[in-house]
Formats: sequence, structure tokens, C-alpha cells
Amino acid sequence: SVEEASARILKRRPFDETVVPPAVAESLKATFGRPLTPAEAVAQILSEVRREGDPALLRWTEKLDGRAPDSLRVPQEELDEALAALPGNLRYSLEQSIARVRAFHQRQPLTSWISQDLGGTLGQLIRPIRRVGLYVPAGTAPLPSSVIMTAVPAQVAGVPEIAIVAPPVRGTGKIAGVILATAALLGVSEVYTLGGAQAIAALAYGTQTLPAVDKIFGPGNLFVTLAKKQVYGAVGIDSLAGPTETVVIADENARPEWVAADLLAQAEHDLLASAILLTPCRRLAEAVSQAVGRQLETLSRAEIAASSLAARGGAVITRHLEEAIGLSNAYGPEHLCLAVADPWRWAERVTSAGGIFLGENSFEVLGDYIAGPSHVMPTGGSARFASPLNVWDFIHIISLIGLTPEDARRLGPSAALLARSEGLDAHARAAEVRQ
Ligand code: HSO
Ligand code: ZN
Repeated sequence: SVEEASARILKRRPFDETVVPPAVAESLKATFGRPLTPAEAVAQILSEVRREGDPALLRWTEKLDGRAPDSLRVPQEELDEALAALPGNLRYSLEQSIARVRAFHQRQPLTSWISQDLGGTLGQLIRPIRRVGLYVPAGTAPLPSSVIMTAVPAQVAGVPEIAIVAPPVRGTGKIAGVILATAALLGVSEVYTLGGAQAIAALAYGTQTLPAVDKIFGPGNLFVTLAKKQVYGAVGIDSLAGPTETVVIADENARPEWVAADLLAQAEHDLLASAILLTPCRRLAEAVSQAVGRQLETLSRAEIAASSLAARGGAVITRHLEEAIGLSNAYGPEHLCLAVADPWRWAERVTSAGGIFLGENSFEVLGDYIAGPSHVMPTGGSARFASPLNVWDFIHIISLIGLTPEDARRLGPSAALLARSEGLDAHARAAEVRQ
């Protein structure tokens, strides 16, 4: 039944640190010499980095990434070399992506305003956050697109200091060249070879070589996310990003090969990715399932894609499209792809999703790389209350209050009365002394 299938497949999966895969528990025990939860392991790394700074960073990088870098900060020559080594066609594609993402974010209005229409002079100042840290994940694959999708909105917001951290390729002590080249293309020159909880600790507390930032951005694995959660308050964070999620809603006219390709594209990210099809058309669901099987045979990451589809993917045959939209709204997917006739009409009914991809030509991979909006979108059902990463995440507002003696006399008595109702005498007097 729809109810049963959707209960099984459309389970909302908020960030949950208590679910620890056995392999992770094993490796924690091996690394720390005793059984620790991921949160305890992260707390230990954070406190060591906070206490010692760089030596702890180098020690943990060597232990967890196989080799420590020669210097934590990547020298400018290495950024230049990486850019010079970038193949021309890849450089063109990265530049095309940067230009589109920049143009999109420049449309997000950032306006300071001052008004005298409200009784007194009131307003707001928009200020970019002074210094931000961007975490670029590189677990099973380095993601240069994530550099673009976080750094460009920061630049558009006018953030003066942007520091990038990315883990080294295992055993090399070096960040993948394509990530360095992308940073260089963007003009970001402050890059550190650091990943995992130790990177978040360095950004939050600062060390001898890495000055602390004001807010940390970017997706990461369980340890990165736990570390962000634990340092929150000492610094700002963007969100607690979980594994990627895609819901495709398709009608009988959707092409099974395309739907299958789109589901597989996101299923290959990691074992915990969710790629889900909702359709009123059983025939389509069957054709998609066959196409998935065929396409899997020739994929390099077939094992990851097949496992995540088996564990967290699936299809729900709904009674009609309305029901599919309703299920998706309740789930609040990171990505919602509408492979239906008249997708703009159905989009009006969507109340909760990180991004809506309208029609089969607006497939998610275009959004991942080049359409324009940031691909960092809310996961785990947080699309109910959160937004995709955007320029507003990189600014803060300062309120302006400018009142004249007349304004003070007019508003003071009410302020005094409100203060007395709260039992705050000194507040009331500060108002009364001006009457
Ligand atoms: N779909 C991912 C973003 C990504 N895809 C990066 C490829 N590279 C999460 O939205
Ligand atoms: Zn993707």
C-alpha cells in the first residue's frame, strides 16, 4: 500500500549521531584505544586542538589522513601551479559555473535601509561577516563544485576574509589539485590542508597558523558535522548537513532512462544517500527499476549506488500526482525533481524542499554544478525551516535606532510603564529621567 511503502521509504532522517555504523565504531576503537562514541571522539580532538593548536592538528592529520602536510597553509606557488596544471576545458567549465553561480547570487537583494516614517529614525545596516571558514569535503571524491557553491555566495556578500580547509588525499599530505585550482580561480588564497573534526576545531578556536573564523560553512561527514555542532556558539555554523536526498516525482510521460540516470547520480554520492521515485504510474516505476539495473552495470561507483538505493532508495506508487506532492511535502527533500507535464503548476503546491527542478531538462546534476543556485541545500527534513545556502548566510544585520528628544519624550512613558511591569526599576528611571 502507499501508506506502507511511504512509511518505509520516506522516513525523515534528521541528523542523528546515535546511529553509528559498525565499521565506524571499530575504527574509533582502533584509533583511540578504547570504545568511544563519535561525539566523544570529536570532543577529544576539539579539546586537544584548542589546547595545543598546530601540533595537535599535525598529529591528528597524520593519524587520520595517513600523512601530515609539510605546511598547514598551502603556499601560494602550489595554488598557482595547480591552476597552471588545470586542463583548458575543465578550466572553462569551472569558469562557466563560477560566472553563473555569481550572477544568480547577485540577484539576492542585500539592502541596508533607513526610514523616518516609523516615528524616529530607524533602519538596518547590512554587514558581511568579517571572516568565514569553508569546509570542502573530499571523502571518497574531491568536490571542487563545493568550493564554488560556498565561496561565491561569500564573495557576493562581500566577506573580506575567506579561509578554505580541505582534507589531504590519503597518505599524500596534499589536497587534490583540482580543489586548489578552483580556489585559485576564485581568487581565494587562504587554503589549509586540514579535514575532519580537527579542521573544524582550528576554524573555531584558531591556532598559531590559522586565525579563528566567525562562521563555518560547508558539508562534511559525520565527524565534521558533529564538530560543527559542538563548536556552535563559539562560532556560527551554516547547518548540520546530512547525506544527500533526491525525490523524483514522475508521470507516465517521463523517460525511464533519464529518471534512472538522475536517481543513480545522487545514489553514487554515498552509502547513506536517498534517491526516491514517487509516481502514480506503475509501468514507469517498473521501467525505471529495469533501467537502473542496466545502468548500474557500467558505473564505476556501482557498489555505492546499489547499496544506497537498496538501503534508502525505492519507489512509491501513489494514487495520483497530488498524493506524490503531499508525500514529498511531508518529507521535505533536499532536491525535488518534477519530471511531469506542466511542472510549474505542480511547483505551486510544494511547501517544503531545498530546491525544485522543473521538468526533465532541469535535472539535478545541472543544479549540482552549473545552473546557478548553490548546491548546498537543507537535508534531513530541515527544508521545513531552512533554506539553501545563499548570500544572507554570509551577512548579518545591525539595527539602527536614532531618536530625537521629542521621540524620547513621546515614547518614554510607555517604556517606563513596561519596565515597571517587569519589575525593572532602573530601566523605568532611565526613561523617567528624560521626561
Ligand atoms: N548533490 C550534491 C552536490 C554535489 N554533487 C557535488 C556533485 N558534486 C548535494 O547537493
Ligand atoms: Zn550530486
